[in-house]
Amino acid sequence: MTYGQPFVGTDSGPELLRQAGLRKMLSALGWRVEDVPDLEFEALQLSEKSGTFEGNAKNHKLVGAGCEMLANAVEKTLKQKRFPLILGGDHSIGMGSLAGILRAQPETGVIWIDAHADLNTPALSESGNMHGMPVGMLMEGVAPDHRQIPGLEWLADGPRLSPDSIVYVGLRDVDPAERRLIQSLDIAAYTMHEIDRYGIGQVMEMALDHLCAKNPNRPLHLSYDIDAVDPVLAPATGTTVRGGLTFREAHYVAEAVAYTGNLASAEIVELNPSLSCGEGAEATVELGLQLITSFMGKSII
Ligand code: DIR
Ligand code: MN
Ligand code: MN
Ligand code: MN
Repeated sequence: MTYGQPFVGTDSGPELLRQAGLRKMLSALGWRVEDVPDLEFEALQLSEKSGTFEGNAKNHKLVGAGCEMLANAVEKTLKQKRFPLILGGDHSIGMGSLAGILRAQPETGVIWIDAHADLNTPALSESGNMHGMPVGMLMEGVAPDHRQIPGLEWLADGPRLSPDSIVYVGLRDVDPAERRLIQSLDIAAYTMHEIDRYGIGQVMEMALDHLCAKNPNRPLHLSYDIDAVDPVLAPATGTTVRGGLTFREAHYVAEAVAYTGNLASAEIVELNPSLSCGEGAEATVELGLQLITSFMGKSII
C-alpha cells in the first residue's frame, strides 16, 4: 500500500524485508512461518457508490478497498489462533489491521509507536493523507460516518477502539486537532518529552500498565511506524521528524512488548527505501528487520 501518502515506493517494504532474510530470522526464533503473498490492491474494483465525497481523504477508494482486504485477512488469521505479522506499506493499512483485530478480539490493547498520532479524520486532516488517519477512523467518538466515504462503507458498523485502549510512544509531530483529541479523550500519550524525562524503561512500564493493569492477559497489538525512530537511523521513510527514538530505545520498546507474552499481532510500516539512496535505504530496512526480530521474541541472552 502506498496510496495513503504522496510518495511512491512505500509498497516495496514487504519485498525488501523478505529479501533481507525475514523468514529465516523468524524460523530461527522458533516460529512456523507462512509467507502469504502481498495483497494486490491495484487490481481492486473500486466502489462507485454513494455519489461524490467532499471530505479531505486522498485515494479513499483504493485505501478503503485495500484495508477491507487486509481486515478480512487479519480477522481470519487471528480466529485461527495464529499471529498476523503485517508488513507495510504506509500506515493507512492500520485501518484494516485495527478493524480486523477488533472484530476477532475486541478487548485488544494497542501500542502505537510513531512520531505522529495518526488520529486525523477526513474532516480534521490538514493534508488529506490517509496514513495520518488510521487511529481516528476507528476510534470511538472520533470516527466519521463511514457510509459517506466511498471505499470505506464496510467500516460503518464495525467495532470501535476505545480511547483508553491505545497508548502512544514516541510522538513529536502532532496536529492541533489531534492534540485537542488526545487531551479531551485523555489518551495515554508518551511523547519524546516523557521519554527524556522518565527514560524508556519507565515509559514502557507505564504504557503497558495502562493497557494491562486490569487484564494481565489482554491481547496486545503493536503498530510500529519506522518514523518513530530518529531519522539518523531510519532515513528511508516519508515523513521524518528529528529527535526520535535512539537505536536502543527503538529496540527496548519492541523487547518490552515481547516480554509481556501478550503480543497477538503486529505491523511495521512506512519503510520507503526509494526515499534514501544506497546506505540509508539499506540501513532502514535492516533496522526494520531487527525491530521485528526483537518484538517477535529474540532474547539477548
Ligand atoms: C500529519 C502527518 N499529521 C497528517 N502524519 C503522518 O498528514 O495527518 N503520519 N505523517 O504518519
Ligand atoms: Mn504512522
Ligand atoms: Mn508517522
Ligand atoms: Mn506516516
